[in-house]
Amino acid sequence: MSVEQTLVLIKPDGVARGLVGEIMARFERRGLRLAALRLLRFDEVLVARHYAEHIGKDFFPALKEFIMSGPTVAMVLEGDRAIEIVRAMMGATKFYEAAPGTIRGDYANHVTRNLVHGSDSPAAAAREIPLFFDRLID
Ligand code: IDP
Ligand code: MG
Repeated sequence: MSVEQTLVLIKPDGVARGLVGEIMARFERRGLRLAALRLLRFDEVLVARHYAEHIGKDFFPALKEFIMSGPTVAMVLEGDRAIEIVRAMMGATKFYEAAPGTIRGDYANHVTRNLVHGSDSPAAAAREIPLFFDRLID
């Protein structure tokens, strides 16, 4: 077994809608270990770093306005194949493609406001985690 870490965000819509406990409970029940946790608000520098790959795309201005609109919960989850498990539990990016039973498939109804972020590869996780946490509990 290879223990993997992934960065998970509950975006401002999830916090505003009171879905933090519901979303975290799903990951906990799946057996993912919580390795770090904080509440923060994105500023321009963090948006540019975290979403660097999306700068210049047509949806970036809307994404930036949304992600800065309120507090976000950031966490590091750990476990065997944690990156793939979280992505599967999140559901497809677009709410209308997200399968029922996934977080987005059960709660999202907007392309930008889609509740959660999860690193999409080991390289992305390694890049993203230090943007939010300078040390993890071990
Ligand atoms: P992901 O969050 O499923 O990894 P990405 O393609 O990395 O999806 O996009 C990052 C975020 O940007 C999405 O979660 C969503 O909030 C927003 N986004 C992505 N594609 C679109 C789009 O076509 N229109 C509006 N917002 C989008
Ligand atoms: Mg992504």
